[in-house]
Amino acid sequence: MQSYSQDQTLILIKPDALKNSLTGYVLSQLSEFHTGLRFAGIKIVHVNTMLAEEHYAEHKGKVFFPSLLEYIMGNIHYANEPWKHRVIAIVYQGPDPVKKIRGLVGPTNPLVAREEKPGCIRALGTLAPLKDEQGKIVGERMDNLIHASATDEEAEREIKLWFRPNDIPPSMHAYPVDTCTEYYYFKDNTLRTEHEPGSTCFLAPGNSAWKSDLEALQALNQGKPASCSVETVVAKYLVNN
Ligand code: 3AN
Repeated sequence: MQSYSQDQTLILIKPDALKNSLTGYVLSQLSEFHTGLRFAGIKIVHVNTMLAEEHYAEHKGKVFFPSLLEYIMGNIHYANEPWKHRVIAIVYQGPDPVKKIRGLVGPTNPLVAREEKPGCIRALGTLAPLKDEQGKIVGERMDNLIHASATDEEAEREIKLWFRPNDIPPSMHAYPVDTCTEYYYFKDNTLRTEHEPGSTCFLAPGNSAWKSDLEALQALNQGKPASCSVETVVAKYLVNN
């Protein structure tokens, strides 16, 4: 049998790309013909606050953080059309995917992208001023069309944040998967192992889950330090619900 690279990266086609009908353009730029990479997973996600906050956790506290959440949740580009609040999330697989896709995507700031790398995807993005309550400009929002993982570690964290193992064909799994043996519920921002009125069961015995998620849930349940928060695990089970 031929061997192949299981390395992966996460791509998000963001609401400004959808609004400007750039989805086809972006996908053709990223096609197997151009990149040597192939789809391992793809889904339409209605991004909720929990997923948005988890995805952009490293930017919490920065002046542009609230607008970043509004942007990825679709509230800015589809202000009066909540049914259009979506992101296209893609797992791409193949040799050296992070570097290849970041190269096509280009610099974070669309103005810099146009200056330094005309032709890259983000060169088609735009900037919007961010104002405080008095109307004073305090920063800018970067509508840069697409997200792509910046490192292999970020790719693993982000793929596990956005995708369940069952969203990806088993032969294309890049990270260990295990079978859940417990019931796990979520209510009032806390993890529970017993059903209570108003709680949501997000994992049950027999379900496939990322092994690292199951280890984190076990640790959290025992009050021990875990590799991630319950929100990091649960967000992907609550979107589109
Ligand atoms: P990248 O998306 O290129 O990996 P990150 O991870 O540093 O860049 O930032 C995530 C997102 O946060 C960016 N895509 C951009 O929309 C926004 N962002 C980053 N830095 C700034 C900034 N200085 N001002 C406004 N928005 C920013």
